[in-house]
Amino acid sequence: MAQQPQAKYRKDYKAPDFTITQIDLDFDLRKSHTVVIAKSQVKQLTAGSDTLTLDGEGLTLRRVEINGTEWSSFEEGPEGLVLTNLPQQFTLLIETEIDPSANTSLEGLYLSDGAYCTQCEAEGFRRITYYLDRPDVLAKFTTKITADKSAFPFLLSNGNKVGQGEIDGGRHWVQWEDPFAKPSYLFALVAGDFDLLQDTFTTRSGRDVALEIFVDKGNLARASHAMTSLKHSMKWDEDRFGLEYDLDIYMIVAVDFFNMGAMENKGLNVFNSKFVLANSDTATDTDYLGIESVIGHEYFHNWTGNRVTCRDWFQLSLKEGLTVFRDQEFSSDLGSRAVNRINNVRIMRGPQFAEDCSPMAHPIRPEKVIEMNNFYTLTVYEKGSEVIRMMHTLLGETNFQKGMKLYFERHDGTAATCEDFVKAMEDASGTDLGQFRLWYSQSGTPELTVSSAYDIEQKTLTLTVNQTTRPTADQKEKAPLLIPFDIELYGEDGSVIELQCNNEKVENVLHVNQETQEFVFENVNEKPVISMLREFSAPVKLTFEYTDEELVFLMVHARNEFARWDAGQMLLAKHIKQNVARIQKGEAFVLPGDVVDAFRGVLLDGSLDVALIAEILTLPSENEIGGWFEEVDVDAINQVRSAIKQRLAVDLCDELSAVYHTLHQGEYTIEHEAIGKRSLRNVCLGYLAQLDNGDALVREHFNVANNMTDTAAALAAANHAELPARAELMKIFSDKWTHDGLVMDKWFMLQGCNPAVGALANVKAQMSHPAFSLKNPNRTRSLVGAFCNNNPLHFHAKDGSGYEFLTDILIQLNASNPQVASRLIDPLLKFGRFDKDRQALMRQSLERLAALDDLAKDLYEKINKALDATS
Ligand code: B3K
Ligand code: ZN
Repeated sequence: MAQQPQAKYRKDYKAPDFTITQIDLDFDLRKSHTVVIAKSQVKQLTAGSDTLTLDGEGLTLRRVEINGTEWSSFEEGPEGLVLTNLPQQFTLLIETEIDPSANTSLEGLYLSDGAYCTQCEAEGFRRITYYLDRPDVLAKFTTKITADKSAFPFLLSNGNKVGQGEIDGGRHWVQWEDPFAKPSYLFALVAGDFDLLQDTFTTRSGRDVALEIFVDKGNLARASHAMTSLKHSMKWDEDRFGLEYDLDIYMIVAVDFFNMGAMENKGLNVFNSKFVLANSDTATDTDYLGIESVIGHEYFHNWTGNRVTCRDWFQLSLKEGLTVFRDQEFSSDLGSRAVNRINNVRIMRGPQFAEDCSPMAHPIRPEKVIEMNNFYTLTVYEKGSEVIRMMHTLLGETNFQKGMKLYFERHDGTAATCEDFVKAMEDASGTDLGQFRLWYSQSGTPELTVSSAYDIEQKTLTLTVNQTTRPTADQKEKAPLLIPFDIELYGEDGSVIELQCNNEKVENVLHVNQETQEFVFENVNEKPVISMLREFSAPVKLTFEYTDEELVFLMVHARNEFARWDAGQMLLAKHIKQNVARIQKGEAFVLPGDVVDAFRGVLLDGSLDVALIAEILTLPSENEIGGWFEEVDVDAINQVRSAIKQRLAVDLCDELSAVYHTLHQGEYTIEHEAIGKRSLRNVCLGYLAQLDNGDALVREHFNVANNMTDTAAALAAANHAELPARAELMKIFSDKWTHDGLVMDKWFMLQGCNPAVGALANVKAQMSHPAFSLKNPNRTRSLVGAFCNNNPLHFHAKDGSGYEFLTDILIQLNASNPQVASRLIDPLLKFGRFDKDRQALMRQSLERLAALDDLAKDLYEKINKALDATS
């Protein structure tokens, strides 16, 4: 390392000394290089300042002019371009040269399968030209693009097309103008040859908006679900939030090489093709729902992110937490609210809680950052959304919407902070959110320990609630938070017991705001069963000593679907924990018949939504289970989880088989009811696959499948149950789909989480599969990511072979694509949670990486935190 990367702190925020109000960009795209001319209108903001540092990385500077005259008062340094002796206001022209074809980091301007595209968030614009690459500098952009016409017939940028023409040598140009001032991270350029799907949307005020989706040639038929999702998003944002689209055109381009899911560039979203392309042969139901949610997410950013943006990157959750909340509500309004909530809660309880106790722990508004790309985390996004959801719970929909309205009135067209958002919510609703603000600055997962006492004489129920947050890697001291704690009481017959205090009815949502608190409820005429943390009303861990009977009761009687699922999860958790302890002591596995019967009841309950039954029958992942223990015992966890699955399969065999056969559907549709039926049927298949005739059943399922959901379910069942059919079916699939990377991702993922002996050797072998490439982030995540994250038994092999494999790959990716490397390293950072031998091996891997000469900032930040945390 020539120079150690430096951290930035939230507390050091300083407004810039100069701003840029207008930028006219001119791109000349040539085979060997690209020339970028940027002409900016610069204005002094701080009287007396005459020095301006522009961010820039990997640029070749050709010329600098100020007010039309060559300027020599500048220096190029590691931080960028330092201009000195500046006037108060001036036109700055900068000409740079870049080489998109050599850009493998997929940040800035790069080539994806021969098409030019950009990714500028967070700090990628500085790889295009020298600029004030920070979100609080808002400028109006015009963009002129010139390129070869036959290779690049489409030349796209933000806003409206205002001119085009042809020039000599078979080249053409197009000029774009974006009427909305924006930060540089929302800039986009695309040049390529695509198939184009067109449609229109008429806004509620009667404006027609042109909708255009650009996909790789030959993929037009796979773009219609994305288009439908876009129109649903536009309508939903009008109906629920009163927000209308503001340009005359909305473009989406799907590319195969993309580091994340998608990017909300103003008027020109760039998407990972995974979140655009779908038809019933190539995409699963989960893919369809993922497309709807990501299309929605990027569209909703137009107001929450673009019209009001972030003042600095520490405020990222201002746009991301809020936009995730909005996309979750969108999916819930369009589909099953309970199933959506369950899936979001699984992410919180699994990987987000794990992040909270990792060396990367941070509050939803981080205090210290070395590489911003490392903070696009589950904490900022998912926990950020939970924090918005808690405000929604505390304020109610009406006041929350008043808060949104006030937020836009105050901050439209500006760069705002999380504090601005909370203040708007507070002012609009008249609610004091003083203590609530702590959710923005305190990291870690709060733990609520509840105990109850019923007084039969007094007819009172007393709940004692204790909250603690353990110290995290980034922050030792913790204070009590305001936790909305939603409860309900049930009588023996399942009737709801009203919550009363001082002879008055009280709300279900209790305000837990001290370390220890007592809540006394009166007129409770019988000992109740208590449903707690309903709807996961706060992102906390709950501990309460439920009996099996109480949990089984809640699985049947709780009024809300989420609570019924959650009771099932708690019942499983209780028996998983007990059995892990038994296995560790060398005792036999035990699962009481009543527990099995509770799941039988669910399977046969005709009043339950089939999609919900599928969720109730889905066991928590090995990773989520790992989070319940101080030290993760991968082998015991795997053993217990498999034993429970086997036991349910054997005992519920007849019921599973009956449901499996009843839910057979003829034609494929993506209606929610049809998705739910497939989902339950495929869950049944997963259980039945483990039984004697499992192999035949799975083969049959695969052979008659008329859609990818069923095909993939058959493969997954064969994979997890290690059936003889596995190899044959996997081969049929790969022979059919080798040409299609997106479809092959499903196959690579199954190779990654193959539980069979020799899984690692097999994963290594698949890296030479013709459809695999480490250059493509989707392929890498599917094979390598699945192995390291979802195959704990093999990744954590005692001989360290899994760690060594990941380390070798990280060394390659550190040089070619640091962002992807930095995502993949996460499982290695959590070494503190494993036994001493594994810890030592994981540590060795981190040390090997730390010693690299060219360690990128991305990995540097994470590795150093991990090594510091335990040294
Ligand atoms: N805002 C982008 C994420 C950018 C990530 C940069 N490393 C996508 C989204 O959250 O909508
Ligand atoms: Zn987002």
